[in-house]
Amino acid sequence: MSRRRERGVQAVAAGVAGVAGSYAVGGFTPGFVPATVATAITRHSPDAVIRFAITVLGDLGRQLAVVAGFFLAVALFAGIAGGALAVGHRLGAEPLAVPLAGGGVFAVATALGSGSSAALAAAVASLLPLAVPPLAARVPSERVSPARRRTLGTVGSALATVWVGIESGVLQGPALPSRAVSDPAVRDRLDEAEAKSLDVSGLEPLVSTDFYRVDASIAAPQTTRGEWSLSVTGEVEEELDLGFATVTEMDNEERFVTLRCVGDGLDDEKMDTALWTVVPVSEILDRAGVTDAASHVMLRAADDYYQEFPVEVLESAVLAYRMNGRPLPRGHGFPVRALVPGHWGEINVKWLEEIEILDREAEGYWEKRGWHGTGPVHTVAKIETTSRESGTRTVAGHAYAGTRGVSAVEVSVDGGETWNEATLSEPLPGEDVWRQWAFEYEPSGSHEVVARAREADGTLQPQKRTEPYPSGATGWDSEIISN
Ligand SMILES: Nc1nc2c(c(=O)[nH]1)N[C@H]1C(S)=C(S)[C@@H](COP(=O)(O)O)O[C@H]1N2
Ligand SMILES: [Mo]
Repeated sequence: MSRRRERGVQAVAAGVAGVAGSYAVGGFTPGFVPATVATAITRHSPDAVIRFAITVLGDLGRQLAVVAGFFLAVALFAGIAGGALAVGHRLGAEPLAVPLAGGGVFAVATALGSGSSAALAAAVASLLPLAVPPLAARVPSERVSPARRRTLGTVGSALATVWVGIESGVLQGPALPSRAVSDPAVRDRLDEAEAKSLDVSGLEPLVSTDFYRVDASIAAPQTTRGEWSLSVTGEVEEELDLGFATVTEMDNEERFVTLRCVGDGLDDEKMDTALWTVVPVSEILDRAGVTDAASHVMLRAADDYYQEFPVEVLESAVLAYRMNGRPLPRGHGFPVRALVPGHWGEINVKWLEEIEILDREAEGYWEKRGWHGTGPVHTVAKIETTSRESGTRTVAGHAYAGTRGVSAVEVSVDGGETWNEATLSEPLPGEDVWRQWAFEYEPSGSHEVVARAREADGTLQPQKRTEPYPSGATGWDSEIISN
């Protein structure tokens, strides 16, 4: 192999090793360089691309962003290492490449926002494929030529870093103490939800088994309960900074709450329900003393996400720190998130760190990107399953109307000519929770099923169809069934 080509291989090996090094420190966290790069891509992409990624690609969009982030990060580090090798070669001082590459990788990883320990691990790992080969060449050996030993040194050090990175990253990964649910109050509530769930094959129960996620960043922030605190700032008599223990020792309550993303289309799955352990925000506001000038609030999070809405709405909000009896999962906002009854998912800020009371209106993260998702949710009845058993067909789904509540779901099996009342699941306690619906009938030939919900006061869900962007999907869900 020519020396020039060898330097190319070393550079790529350094790129791979650097990325693996950043993984070794904490696994899939915001420090992992591909995640940092992917988040940077996400933040700087045109709104239309992000909208497509969220509404059409969903989880796949995040995975693609991470893959893109991986290749970009490897290319970036390889470029730095290649440059360092070329400089060392040009100056006739080859060992100079090692500190140059290490320093360059550290600087770039830090600039991307990786945090010093992940950046340092990336730097140390990336310089190994540069430092090891010359040493390997010096090892006395009769059988293996020095050139071959250099190559082995390059490839071997990269593979070793990847191996250590994966082992250590997985070990330190975002695992949380997942205690069994022992709290009897939680157990009772979960049992109640199970008992009230309709027995329809393929229909998700009242407490979601797979809760959707929508994130502005690619990797969830890593905060410990000890490090975490919630500050209350802005238009208050007294600014506060509350630790985890202070927040969670307030009067808590188990609450069923449904969340729905404003980007959720009628056929998407960005609407789910969990049992949350919550404490009231109003108590914190009382302690801080909101001034007369207060009109809005900005919630800010550890992932630099922020959302704004009227301060009155905050009075009814709660802070959640357990989900279905377990500590809040990382992806859903560990250690504490906000839940705002009846409002679109986006203002239910995860990884909450600051409540800033404002004296004027401002724009939230998604509103800056063209969405209008800070208000109450639209009413929806989704057709989720259409199963057939011998002569009969059962169509079923979930209906949700925020705090307006669902009192009925009506189903048409003739494209909206005639309507029938669906069976509803018994209501769960809580003012902001969905219900299931199911309707069984004997189909004859191809037909169109349509579903629509009625709110607690009898109001019929509007028929007009609109896309999720910008203000949330509306309209009656329908599906053509061929027999
Ligand atoms: N800090 C933070 N909070 C956030 C988000 C986010 O990206 N960062 N996404 C919001 C959006 S758009 C929705 S729909 C809900 C989704 O909550 P989930 O991921 O727990 O389902 O969280 C909201 N809270
Ligand atoms: Mo959302």
